[in-house]
Amino acid sequence: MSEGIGSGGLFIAFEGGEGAGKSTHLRRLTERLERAGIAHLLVREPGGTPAGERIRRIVLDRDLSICPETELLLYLASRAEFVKRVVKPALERGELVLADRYEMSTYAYQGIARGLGLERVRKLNEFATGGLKPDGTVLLALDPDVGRERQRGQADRLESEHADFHRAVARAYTVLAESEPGVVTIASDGPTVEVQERLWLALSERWPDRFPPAG
Ligand code: Z5A
Repeated sequence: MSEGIGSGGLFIAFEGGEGAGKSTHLRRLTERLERAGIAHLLVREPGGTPAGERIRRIVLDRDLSICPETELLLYLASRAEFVKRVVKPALERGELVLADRYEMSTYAYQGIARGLGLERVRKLNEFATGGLKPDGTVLLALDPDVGRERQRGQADRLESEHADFHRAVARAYTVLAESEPGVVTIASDGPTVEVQERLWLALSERWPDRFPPAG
């Protein structure tokens, strides 16, 4: 747990299928944290470092056909950079780190939906992260067909996958939310403002010093 690292760092990962609202709600969360004067770092995966952003372009390139093993290793290569160069140093400085996706994405997409095997993926992920776990994970839960309808613009390689793949990802998240430690599930349907209130309430119940109840 990162709460053991340095002086009071806190690492929260945000997860969910395509269109679940992670980017929207993370943007609103950071605005709210800024208004409350609470320092934080918002990062995304794959990406978050110069090498990671290049890997992101490869792994999401809709014109590339890559095998599941390559896909897994690309996500983990991006994560190794991200953990070592961004997350660990920030936690050692005592910062609040909010990540748009982390290891649960790899378990859901590659381990389960792609069929690479959860235990194998866990071991490789542990190598990539040096065992760094988030202090908590927020799962934004939404019907995958609704999430896909929200999609705008040209679909990337993952978004272009068949609807059945995205349904398998959604089922995987449901299973993982039960088995992984520290997962809070937030229903992400309904008006954005209501989802944001549910999210803030859940965060402030767990970490009131970082997410003030009246914030
Ligand atoms: N991936 C993986 O396979 N393995 C891994 O280890 C990792 C990732 C780390 C990353 O793409 C892809 O890589 C991702 C998983 C895979 N692929 N998929 N599919 P990304 O980072 O570019 O994409 P994403 O994370 O899936 O982002 P997204 O599709 O944009 O989803 P989102 O961030 O959760 O949603 P959003 O952008 O906030 O909202 C989508 C739209 O819905 C937008 O127009 C909003 O205005 C709208 N929205 C949001 N909330 C609402 C509500 N409440 N009502 C109505 N409309 C709403």
